[in-house]
Amino acid sequence: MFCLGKIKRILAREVLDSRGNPTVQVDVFSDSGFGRATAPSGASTGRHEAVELRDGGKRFLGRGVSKAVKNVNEIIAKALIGMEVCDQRAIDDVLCKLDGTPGKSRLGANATTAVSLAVAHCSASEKGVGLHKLLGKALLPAPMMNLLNGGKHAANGLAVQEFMVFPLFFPSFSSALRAGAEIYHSLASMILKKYGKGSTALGDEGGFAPQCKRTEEALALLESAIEECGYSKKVKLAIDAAASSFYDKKSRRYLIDGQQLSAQGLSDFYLDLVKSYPIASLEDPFEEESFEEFAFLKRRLAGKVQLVGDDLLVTNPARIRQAISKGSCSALLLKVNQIGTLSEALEAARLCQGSGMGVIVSHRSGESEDSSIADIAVGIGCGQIKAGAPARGERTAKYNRLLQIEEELPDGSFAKGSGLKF
Ligand code: 2PG
Ligand code: MG
Repeated sequence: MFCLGKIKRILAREVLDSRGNPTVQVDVFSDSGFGRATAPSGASTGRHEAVELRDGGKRFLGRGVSKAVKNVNEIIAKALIGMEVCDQRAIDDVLCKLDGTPGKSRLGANATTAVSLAVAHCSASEKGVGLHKLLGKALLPAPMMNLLNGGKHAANGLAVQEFMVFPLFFPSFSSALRAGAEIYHSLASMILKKYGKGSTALGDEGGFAPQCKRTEEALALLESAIEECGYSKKVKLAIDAAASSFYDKKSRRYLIDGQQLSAQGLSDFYLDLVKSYPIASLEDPFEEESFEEFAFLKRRLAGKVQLVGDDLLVTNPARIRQAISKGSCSALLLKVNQIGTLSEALEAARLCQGSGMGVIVSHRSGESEDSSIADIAVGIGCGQIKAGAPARGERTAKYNRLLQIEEELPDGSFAKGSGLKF
């Protein structure tokens, strides 16, 4: 695909995300293209993630992004105008050099992420195709859909952050999505019946956040909803424990389900869950520095459950290399804003895919109508996406984009379980 279009104009603005917090949106105009992207934002952020630049002070209770916006409009725009919009690598290199810090703390990873993704969309528009077409592969991912929220994403007693249904064994993406939506509604009725009025309030990612107290209670609810819809053989479960959020540094214990567990005790806890429930994927089972504990659990799971690193790996090639050498993870949770540019995120994905690890492209808990992750998941052919519940606009934007892409691809383009790595 030929493209010589040059960047003509870059315009950033402060918009609101799904939690009502400000975030950076960027428009990129080239000779004959246009691209727009909005930076997402995490709540359970890893310590080693690239840094979101926030203003501090009184405006938006300190969460304003006017400095990051100014950095795009004044510093980044000046450096990128005149560059070839399709040369993503060169543009992302300029962003890294202009920033000059390892964590993008000078310009803000929210600024660089939005620019980098808007450039990618602009380049796709120059070529008259969707972003997924620029990335080489064409595989529709199996969706991990977060139906029960806990941890930092909800105001209930659940330590584990995400309880997801994972519709794998369907002929197409749209049939998998339909199953997820049906289960979501069955679950709503069950929660209402069991916990009463007011119990179907939603957490940050559109899943329900009832006052369940124990991990097993949540898993049993999901299992019944799947069963009621008749999908027991086709839909598995996935968990993101986000264990840093229930780790007590002082005692080095994990506070979960009224217990204080050592890493060894928590390993046993997960092994019991895996025996009792159809869990196919487990993310961040230990706090974010636990390379050895991850490796220990991975061996004990003996190739049966995918072990995913999010806060542990933060989409960072150096940390991924460490995990590969220690055998810590079987898959990476890929979030562009954890590293700050699309090229670096793609490099992280290549590194994993080249060493037999899986990749799951992921949303953040703070999102917008931006659906870039749908295109990225299809285009890198990783076969898995995590995008929240099949409800609320900022979550359905991703699923609905995948439905559009499905129309462009031949039958049989759905990954089913092929993306899973153990
Ligand atoms: C996670 C993400 C997305 P956050 O932990 O995987 O679900 O949450 O964006 O809050 O880091
Ligand atoms: Mg996570």
